Amino acid sequence: MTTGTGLSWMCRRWRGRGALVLALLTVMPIALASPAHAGWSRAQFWEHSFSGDKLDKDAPGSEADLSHLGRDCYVFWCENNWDNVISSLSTTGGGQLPAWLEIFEDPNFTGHCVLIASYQTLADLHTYTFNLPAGQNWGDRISSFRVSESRPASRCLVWPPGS
Ligand SMILES: [Ca+2]
Repeated sequence: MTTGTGLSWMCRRWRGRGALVLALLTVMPIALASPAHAGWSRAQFWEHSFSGDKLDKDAPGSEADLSHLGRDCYVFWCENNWDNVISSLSTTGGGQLPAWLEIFEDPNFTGHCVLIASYQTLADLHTYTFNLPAGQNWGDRISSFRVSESRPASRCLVWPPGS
């Protein structure tokens, strides 16, 4: 192979890469301009009243045992988990589509539960006693949940009542 042929081969190689880069530069702004998963229903959860650690879950989705879902995570470990710490939630979608949400006091979708309709914002679950024994509230109680795009078949009573 002569030097000329080698240079020509390299030029062809780089022209090929240039075309690839050009194609990426053309496609990327289109991809970035489309909000990711904009069409997905989303439920949102907070450690405190719309503050502290935040958890988003798109539909269809669920967490069967929040003690296995890490919170305050670093590279190799999580200092905490999401069990019995959720204090506020929203089914408005937070810029995405609204969702329906089932919350359960125990893991694996067991124990007392509530089906929360879409478009709801519950700022402080400590003030919600719905479908719980006297003296109990939903603050720091959720141990599992399911998120749905539309109203699911559910054994749970619905909030707000009559929804
Ligand atoms: Ca619990």
